[in-house]
Amino acid sequence: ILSGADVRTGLDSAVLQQAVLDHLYYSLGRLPAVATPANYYRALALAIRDRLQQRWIRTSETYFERGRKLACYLSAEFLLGPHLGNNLLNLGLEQAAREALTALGQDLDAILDCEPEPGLGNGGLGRLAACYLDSLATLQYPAIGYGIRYEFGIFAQEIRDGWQTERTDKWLSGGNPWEIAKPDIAYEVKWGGHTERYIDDDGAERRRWVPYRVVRGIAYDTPIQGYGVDTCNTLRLWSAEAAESFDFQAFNTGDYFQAVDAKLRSETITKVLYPNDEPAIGKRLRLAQQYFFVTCSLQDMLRILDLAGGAIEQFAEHFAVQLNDTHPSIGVAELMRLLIDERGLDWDAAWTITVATFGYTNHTLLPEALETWPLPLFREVLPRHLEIIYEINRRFLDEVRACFPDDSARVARMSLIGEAGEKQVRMAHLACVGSHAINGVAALHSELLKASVLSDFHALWPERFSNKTNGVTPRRFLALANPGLRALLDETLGASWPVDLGRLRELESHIDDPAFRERWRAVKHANKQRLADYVQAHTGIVLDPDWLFDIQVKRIHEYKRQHLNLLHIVTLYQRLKTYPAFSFPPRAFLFGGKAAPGYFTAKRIIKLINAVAETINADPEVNGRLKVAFVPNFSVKNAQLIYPAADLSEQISTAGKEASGTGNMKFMLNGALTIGTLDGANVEMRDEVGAENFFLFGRTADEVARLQGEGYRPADYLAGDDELKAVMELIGSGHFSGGDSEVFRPLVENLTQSDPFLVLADYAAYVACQEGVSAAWADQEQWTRMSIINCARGGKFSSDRAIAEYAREIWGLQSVPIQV
Ligand code: 26R
Repeated sequence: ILSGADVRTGLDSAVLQQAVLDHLYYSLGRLPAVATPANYYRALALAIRDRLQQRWIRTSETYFERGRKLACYLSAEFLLGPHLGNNLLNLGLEQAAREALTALGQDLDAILDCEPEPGLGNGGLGRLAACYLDSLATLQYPAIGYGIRYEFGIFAQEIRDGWQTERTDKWLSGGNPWEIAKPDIAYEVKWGGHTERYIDDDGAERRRWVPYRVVRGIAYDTPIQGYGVDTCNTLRLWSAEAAESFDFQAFNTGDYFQAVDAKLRSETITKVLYPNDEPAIGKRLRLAQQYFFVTCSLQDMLRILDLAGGAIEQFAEHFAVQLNDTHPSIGVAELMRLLIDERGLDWDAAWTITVATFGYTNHTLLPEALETWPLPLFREVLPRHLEIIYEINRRFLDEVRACFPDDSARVARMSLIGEAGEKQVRMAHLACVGSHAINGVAALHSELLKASVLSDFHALWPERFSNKTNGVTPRRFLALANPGLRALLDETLGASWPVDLGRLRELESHIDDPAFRERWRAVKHANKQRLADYVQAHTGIVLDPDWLFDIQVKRIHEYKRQHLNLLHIVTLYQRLKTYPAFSFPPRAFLFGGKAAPGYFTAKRIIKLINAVAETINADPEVNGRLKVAFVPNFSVKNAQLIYPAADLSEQISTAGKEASGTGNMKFMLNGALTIGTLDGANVEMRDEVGAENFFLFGRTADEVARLQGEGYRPADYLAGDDELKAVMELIGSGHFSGGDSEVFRPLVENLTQSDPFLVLADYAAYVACQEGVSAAWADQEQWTRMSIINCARGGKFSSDRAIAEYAREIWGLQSVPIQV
């Protein structure tokens, strides 16, 4: 029955069917008659991993033999999303897998749904890392992702009585068929203790680190298969284990329980992802996580270099290491330590290598998100690194003084050590000093970086700065998420658009074809029905796919202004209640996103969304034209249902606050129109699509800065706008909270008294702009043209374009085709 094809590698549906049965039996110990869909998921995943194996091994082997430069993407987060569907897509095996499962009496979509997603990230930064891995493999770049194998990823969100509650994310509880543990690839990670002077064999004076504790980091590898190529790169995640030698010591003294306790403490390092996108000030465990994965990764590079017989002096010719925000920036001091203390290089040689190796990407301007570590904590945990940082700082500040004589204020501003209040180590400064390239993630963001938080560094080293506008992978977020649109694109453009996204432009020649527009609308309608079914199943709320779907999904944060969206909804509600004849096209408003568990205001915004939803959805006077739904537990998995179903994408952050945004691009590629401010990548999206195809409103970053400089008073806006005043009063009155006038008081007071993100200042412009949206929606033919144009002009926002820029301008990376 196998017609000679190997059950591990054969690609047709008959062999795949046999492979699934084989894994059910031999890997899971199950017979088909008793196997659950989850069993079938696991068996199919193992069968697909087998089909990656040859490419995966061949890829590593080729990189090793060819000795070409390797890009190492260091990130504390990789928000991967489910693997199975993506690997089937990238291997071209969807049809074969569907047939194989059908023959086994199973439905592929139901099987795909069984995969728990690896949610090893918070939001944009982690998802960007995952898109970049996809593009690196697809463009055949030698690359490896390094990160942390968190046992619990981002918490699962549940909504109870309208409030967010958090459940731990036990993504590994059913096993993980994608990873391969490599217990032989393991490194020691030192911790705490002190440093001391000693004289080495050559009589030279040196320093060494005598740690208090040592743990081990074990490699777990996950294949990252490129689309339509044989390149299969590696994501290497580190998991902490107790170092054996230390256990034995305690055993020998007879203290068994102390030994077990030490083991448990070691293994907590990689237990859980910090669910904040704000600084968890002074969290020792977070510093431990960062140092842990960074030292394992750098030691791994040294091992690879040694295996290849490369000279240590050539390190920077072999590895380009990108710091995904400041989280891995301890790497600058760690590479110095490894080169000097462990490899015997002198300071200058080590420093030249270090700066040539690292690049630093900044992902936020919010001052409260710039990482610093209290000096006493840092010294206690990483005493040798503190010495090294002091020496880097001494030399660096000499350079500053040489360039800017008699400017002690500048020296204090730029120092790696902050002296305001308790002394701190400033990780962004360490990243800048130790990197030859520094970039922001959208044109506006990169300009603001140079003008604000990093202006002193820009004045010193302008040549280090550049922009790399973010991108998203069109494989997962278009081809996989939107099969209906994929089929239409394949038919209209041919099959190459997923790797040549500029070809979407050719869609424009079809916008005047009514039959094409009809098909475009039919795809969107089916996607809206699919999402409506999901929303009904998870919330009970029934949505009509003929309505305008107006969607805001992203982390809940004041700067992203979900509450501005709410003020618009309440405005429409109030108009309908006051003038029942008030007419506008019916709209469904959807929200999704997690709030950091300790972020009081964000959690209250979720409660308000749900309270407004409950009131509106239950009121027959308005629910024929307005519906509101909060989709619980926004994740990569449900994102793939959400983006393709949007008519309108809400990108309404206070200008100057959103570094880039990437959800904005996913919506655009799926044919949504954007209502947005001139913030982050919105600016470039609007440039591409044309002002006439983008709903722009609100103050610019300059105007925001000016208004805040002058002393912004939200009360002025309240006093000048009766409708806004009534909206705020309605929320404060308890109307949406069963008469409870306390629950939303903190939100109302925040907005009316301080309003740090200028919600009230942009309210009138936003509501007016939304009236323009409604007017445009009334002309469905014209709306469809705009929808097609948004997709057609989205090609720039492929992560392939972004990665090609990093490869050429920062990493000096050549692609290496793989032949199996
Ligand atoms: C300090 C630490 C606790 C921390 C701060 C901030 C941890 C995580 C963050 C989140 C940040 C850096 C983040 O996710 N930034 C987002 O990066 C995306 C990818 O570049 C951008 O699109 C998005 O605008 C930005 O908010």
